[in-house]
Amino acid sequence: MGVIITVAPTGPIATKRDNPWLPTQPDEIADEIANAYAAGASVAHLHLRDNEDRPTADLDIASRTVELIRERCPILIQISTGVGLTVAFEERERLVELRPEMATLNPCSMSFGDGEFHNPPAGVRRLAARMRDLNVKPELEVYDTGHLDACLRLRDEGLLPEPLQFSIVLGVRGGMAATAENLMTMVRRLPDDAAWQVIAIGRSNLELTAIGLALGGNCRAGLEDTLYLRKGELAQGSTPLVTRAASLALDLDLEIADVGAARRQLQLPSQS
Ligand code: KMH
Ligand code: ZN
Repeated sequence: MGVIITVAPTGPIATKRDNPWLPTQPDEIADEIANAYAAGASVAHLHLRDNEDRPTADLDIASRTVELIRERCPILIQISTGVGLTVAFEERERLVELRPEMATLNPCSMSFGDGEFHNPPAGVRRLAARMRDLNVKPELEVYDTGHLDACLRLRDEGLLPEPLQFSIVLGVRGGMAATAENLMTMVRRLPDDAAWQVIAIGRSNLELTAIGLALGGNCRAGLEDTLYLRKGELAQGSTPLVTRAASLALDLDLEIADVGAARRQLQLPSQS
């Protein structure tokens, strides 16, 4: 089983002022993803921005971006339904109607930095059911221990396809701190057959990505999670971060999953 590398090029928060290599418009995002695919990524995690670079759930922008990516490479598409803190849940959830192979599912509301991330229980249940009906595989974003329990309850209600796929998000202010101990606590509690990756926000991105790989997880790389390649050195886009993640995996004697292997590993349903 190879390591699945997800590229997360944009995210909901950073701006071009934070890092001028941040892609925000459909063609910029598609170009970055094609480069990341060539460097070893098999999944693309997408956030969209409007023409003023604000987070958006606009379906036209999303479908244009997906189209441009599909013209360039066969990478698996995972649309974020997190979108951004300023966008209403009811708008965010409509993105799954585009039927990407995957989409994120954030199971709980929480403080998120200085803002609030709204994921009301009834909405989360409705979105999970819709994803199940459309064969869109959820990637479960867990920022705290109780979020894992919320996901397991959704599974018990028959709303989530197995094997479950988790992102263990560490380092968001409002969620778990980015420590190896917190990562271990979460990994120990996952179902045995779950697929998982660490999303380590900010400064500890490199070390926690490495620990996650050593523990048998997949990994994510990109400017959504860290703007820097190393202290004081901005990453010139997400591809250098994907290249670094791929070489970490190879140094650990792990194989890199291509798109076909990732599809099989995640047991992505076929979409007609
Ligand atoms: N940047 C992540 C920590 C999602 O994509 O669904 C939060 C997020 C969630 O954007
Ligand atoms: Zn995201």
